[in-house]
Amino acid sequence: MTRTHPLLLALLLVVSCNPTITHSAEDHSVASGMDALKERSTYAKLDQPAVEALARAAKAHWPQELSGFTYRRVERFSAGGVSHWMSIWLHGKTGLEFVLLPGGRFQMGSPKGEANRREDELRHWVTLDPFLIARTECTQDAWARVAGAADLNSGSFDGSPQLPVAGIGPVDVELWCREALLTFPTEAQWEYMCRGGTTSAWAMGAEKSDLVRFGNLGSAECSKEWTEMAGITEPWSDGYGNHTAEVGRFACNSFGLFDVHGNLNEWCRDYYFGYEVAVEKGTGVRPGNSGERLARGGNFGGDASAARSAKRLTCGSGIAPGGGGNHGFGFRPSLDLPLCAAMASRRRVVEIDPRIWCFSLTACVREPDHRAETWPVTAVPTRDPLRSTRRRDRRGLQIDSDKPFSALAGPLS
Ligand SMILES: [Ca+2]
Repeated sequence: MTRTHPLLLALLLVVSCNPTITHSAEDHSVASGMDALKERSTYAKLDQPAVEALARAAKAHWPQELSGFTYRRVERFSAGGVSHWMSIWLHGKTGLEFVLLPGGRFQMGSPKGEANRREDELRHWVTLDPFLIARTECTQDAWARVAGAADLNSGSFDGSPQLPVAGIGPVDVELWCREALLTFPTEAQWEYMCRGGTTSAWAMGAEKSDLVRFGNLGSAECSKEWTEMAGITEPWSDGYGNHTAEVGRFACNSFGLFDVHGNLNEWCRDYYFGYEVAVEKGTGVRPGNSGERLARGGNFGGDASAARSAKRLTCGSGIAPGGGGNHGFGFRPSLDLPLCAAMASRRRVVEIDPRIWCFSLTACVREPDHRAETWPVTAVPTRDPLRSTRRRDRRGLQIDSDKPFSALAGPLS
């Protein structure tokens, strides 16, 4: 009788005791749906039923993250020559509508030929996980639902469900988001959601005059002194002077997001760094504290060039709660949905080498800033360990973090 190698016996025992390694047809369809969220260009080819199915798959895979959201509908949006079917979700605590954005790889920064380009807009590739983001800037009503009657250093706050909350600093925003169980976008997430797949100066294209339909910027309704000070030589008429418009008043981008250009500058979660500081995959955060906060998108009194998709606005340091943001600053709530978190709940057997079986693929660590990108795997050589080209000391095998899914067997590979 042939004796079974002890290590193989151990492996078989683990496999037989692990009920999750057999995938049902339902698992397969859910995983396939999640797969479509990995890359925006792939996602953009989906039709309405596919995006509806994807919304169901997302709810199943992120039950905790999406517990505060109710799925509403799927709607198609087009701008700048790009179109997407987007799933729209109602966030119960704030009453704001969110969209579920696919992740993907995109070019952050502006091309060299773009008018009014600044040196700090150096173009580079960034890869993001999917995330949820509000369709509008945070409204006064949404702010009040979470923060109550807060001293906002703003005389115009009356809890309006139409007007955005302004006059807040990033520390206020952090505190509010913590209470709301939400966050706000990193600079990379902000530019990605603003562009909606475009590479032009603005989300609706490269023609400046088209911007009048898309945002509340410095316009003829502002005073002559103001437009001259802001450097606006040919002010158009957008219907709003030197103050905020109701959110959603202008046309949205290809992700269904309003006011990505103008109305209020929107605070970003991370600090201002030169683009030579690398982003972390997943959230695109540039880690660390440079002492310099930043905001994006331009505001009601600014020039169109200050509202370009790639334009970075630095805002100094020493910003404390209750201060640091003037009336031209607001924010847009969001929620990170790292794909690795969905994977972490599933144990499965993975074959990465003909001579090595791996199991216990469970350690995709989810930290608050999602820095963990390695996938610790216990490797068990089954046959001739000395011939293995992989690690033989059982201290673990680190899969290339650039391709976290390439090593996964089953539906996601
Ligand atoms: Ca804005």
